[in-house]
Amino acid sequence: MNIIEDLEWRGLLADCTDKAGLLERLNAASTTLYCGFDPTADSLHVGNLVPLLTLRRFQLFGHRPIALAGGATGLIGDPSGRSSERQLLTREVLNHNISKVKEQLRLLLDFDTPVNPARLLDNADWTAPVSFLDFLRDVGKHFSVNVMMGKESVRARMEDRDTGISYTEFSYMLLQAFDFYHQCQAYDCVLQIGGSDQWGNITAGIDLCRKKLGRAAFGLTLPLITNSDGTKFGKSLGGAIWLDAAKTSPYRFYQFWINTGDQDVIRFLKYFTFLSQEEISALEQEHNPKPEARIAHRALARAMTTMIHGEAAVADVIRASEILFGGSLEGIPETVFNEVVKEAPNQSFELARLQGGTTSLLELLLQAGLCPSKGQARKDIEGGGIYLNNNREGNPQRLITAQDLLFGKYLLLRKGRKNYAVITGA
Ligand code: 485
Repeated sequence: MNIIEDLEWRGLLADCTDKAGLLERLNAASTTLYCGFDPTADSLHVGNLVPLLTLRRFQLFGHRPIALAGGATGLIGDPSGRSSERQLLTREVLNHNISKVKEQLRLLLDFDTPVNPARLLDNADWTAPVSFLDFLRDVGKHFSVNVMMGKESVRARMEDRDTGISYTEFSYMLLQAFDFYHQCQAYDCVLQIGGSDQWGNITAGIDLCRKKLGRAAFGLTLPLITNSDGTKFGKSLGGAIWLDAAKTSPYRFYQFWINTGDQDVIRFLKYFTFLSQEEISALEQEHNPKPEARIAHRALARAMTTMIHGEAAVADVIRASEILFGGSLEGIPETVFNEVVKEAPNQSFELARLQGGTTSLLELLLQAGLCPSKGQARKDIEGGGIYLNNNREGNPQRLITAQDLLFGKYLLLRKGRKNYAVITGA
């Protein structure tokens, strides 16, 4: 199987400017390709993963990927797929974002393999030195405004006369085209990949390579990832799912993948993981008759969390989710318990009163909001529905002592199967 067949099998090939020509080129020689990422936030999110992983797939087939960070284009803002003008980011914010994004781009590609190492470039390096006059003369002259107005990103905004498009965003495609031209010349890069919204920008670059260098370059787009229930992919209630552990905890990250729709999980295994056709087919055989066993979901969540946060984080996350499903707290490391703390409603309580053996469980159940009144709390305890640190507690007179405190300060309270609360001594 070649890379194009692999992408097709995974459902990752939306469009290609010249599939036969590209295939011929890929078969003939190790080919340099690139994908650009604008640092609009201080982290990539799961939506950016498909193109980044596709670069890696090309690398695994012997080609040479370039991950391009948009230090220049990020200052402008791509109008593609957007119905309104972007707010310009300050240079300060951008500098911060770009250093974070570069770290993440380094994570998934192999920069050390001797044969076809990946490269990380920043388009500010070749764009910033060019003067406005030179750019208009050397690049602008090759573009027809008439053609530019026909591109989807511009057309959509021209039709909406109220919003319109600024000259700045209108010019964006020239910058991206200039990148392709520059990399074609400097690195023999002849293929650009991106999401389907990038088609207009990619083809603008192909035209520029032909006009200025007389070279045939290629474009390949990846599909927009959708959830089959019509909701937007990559979002959860708390917003976007980021790759940065400080923005989306590994626990949340794992939960995001575990909660993939039954209809989507096999498709996502193909899009996002490096599992082979055989492995995915085997998972599909198990999944189809019994989706509720969540075998494919677990394989997806495990593969993705390992890929982004590493093996150790996965073990912690699985342990933390077991705790939130009633599992034992025995011997858990504090790092794991911290994940639990983040997921449950949290109340602080005077530490000395928790240590002193005078505070009752009843009072804390009220304080934590798990029970509406002491009377109800007493009934709940007597009925066997209350757990202290995941151990059932049947005594309504139960007092809290220092021995109950986890890591010297926490109590995990639970009512019924799923209602958790953490009390933190402070
Ligand atoms: O030379 C280039 C300079 C910048 C870019 C590409 C080539 C970035 C591109 N214009 C863009 O805006 N990409 C989006 C981004 O950075 O968030 C998304 C695309 C998506 C996919 C992803 O980047 O919307 O389809 O290509 C990698």
